[in-house]
Amino acid sequence: MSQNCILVGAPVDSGQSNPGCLMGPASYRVAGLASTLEELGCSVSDRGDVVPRRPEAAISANPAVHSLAEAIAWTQALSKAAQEAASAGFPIFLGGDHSLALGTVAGVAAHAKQQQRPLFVLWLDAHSDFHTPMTTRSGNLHGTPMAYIAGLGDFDAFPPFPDPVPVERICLFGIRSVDPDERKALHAHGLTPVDMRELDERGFVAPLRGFLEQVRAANGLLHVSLDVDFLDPSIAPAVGTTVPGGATFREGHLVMEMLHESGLVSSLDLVELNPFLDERGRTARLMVDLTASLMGRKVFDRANRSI
Ligand code: NNH
Ligand code: MN
Ligand code: MN
Ligand code: MN
Repeated sequence: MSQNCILVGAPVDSGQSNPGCLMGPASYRVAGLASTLEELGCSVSDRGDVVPRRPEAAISANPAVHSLAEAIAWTQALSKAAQEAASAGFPIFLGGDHSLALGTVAGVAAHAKQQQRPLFVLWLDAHSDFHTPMTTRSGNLHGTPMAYIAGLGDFDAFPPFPDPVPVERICLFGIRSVDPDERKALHAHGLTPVDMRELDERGFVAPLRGFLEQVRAANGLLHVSLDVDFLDPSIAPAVGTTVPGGATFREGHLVMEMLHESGLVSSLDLVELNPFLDERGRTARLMVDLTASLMGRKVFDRANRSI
């Protein structure tokens, strides 16, 4: 699978409170993302960074929420950029904090609708990101995109999500931090995360394979949203919201290798990298290497592995 990769920079910093994610796209470029993908036989075009329009004033009904106007402006700009990129190739969105997925997934959902293919979402994260702007206590909108994608109401002045993704097509994977209101909402909507406890018991392969089989059976498109904090902080320190007990180096690569072998992934977010918190670029380089595994880098070619 040699792909036509389209890099789209999304230097979004307004969805959380720890400045630095805006340097993410530059950090991936410095870490050699484009040349790494080219070495794998992909063609790469870098569209540069998306520039949102000037935000119009918007105040949330929840006083805790900050940067609502910025988030809406990013959502509109990224949704448009994502839809265009998805119709031209395999988009890789270089974040930026996870609030960028409010826009990128809206764009790929619009693309999937146009293609008349069901969209599936794999959310690789320590967090479930299932708040609405009404339930968040931190006020950080990076904690909300999954609920937006699933079509939950109460999204302030955000444009309605184009074609909400039913919970049966969502897989929250690697989860180990869920706030009380998120837990309630997940229950109410019948969405059970594949949490770290389940991964401890069953390993990474069986639950992921089960989800991929569903995508394949439905001839779906698959969007993968990779939050740096999915990974254990010992290998990926450059994120503002580290949670102990994350995926190891090999577990991270295993997930990416299985995704490659499935041939099902159609778009990717790389989110939450905060280069200001990095140690000599190691987290950026790890994220580039994980992307390389997703795009087909492997130690040894062998037909018919397990997927
Ligand atoms: N649940 C917390 C909140 O909403 C933390 C979310 N932080 C993340 N999400 N990094 O991936 O504030
Ligand atoms: Mn997240
Ligand atoms: Mn997270
Ligand atoms: Mn949250």
